Amino acid sequence: MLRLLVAALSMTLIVTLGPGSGSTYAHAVYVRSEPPFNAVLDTAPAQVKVWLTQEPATAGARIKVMDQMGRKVDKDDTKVSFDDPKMMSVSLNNISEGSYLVEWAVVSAEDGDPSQGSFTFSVGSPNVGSNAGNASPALSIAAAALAISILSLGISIRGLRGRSA
Ligand SMILES: [Cu+2]
Repeated sequence: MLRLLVAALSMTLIVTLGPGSGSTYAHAVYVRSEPPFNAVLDTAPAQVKVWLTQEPATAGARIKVMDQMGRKVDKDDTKVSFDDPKMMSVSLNNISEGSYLVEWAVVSAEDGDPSQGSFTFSVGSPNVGSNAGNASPALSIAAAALAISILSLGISIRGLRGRSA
């Protein structure tokens, strides 16, 4: 079931990224991140970095990282890199094993268009302590990410319609 949700999420993200990757609709969309999308890490990262196709404006650039219980684990210090202006980062608290949801939102410094997205990563085995009790938070985090992706897709489609009108 989780695998199915993750597959659905991945597909949704690909669809979401689709319009942004076309040359006609140049929005600030996800290129890559550290940790990467769906990564499983041995050690906890100290930061989350997101690279976009356009430079985000400093005002409005936001990366939010939450644990499986929805608790914020970032230090609320999102900044756009001075040396690498299409990259933004946020610092993390000391996080333990588990799955984390990253949500980002920006306003493009290049054309003023807002965009947003989300992805998950895990520290340790994603199946650590896997039982009925622990499976559901992982499921709900995948479901939340999926819902956010669908929301982003809706926004992208509205954006496209706005553009072509
Ligand atoms: Cu744009």
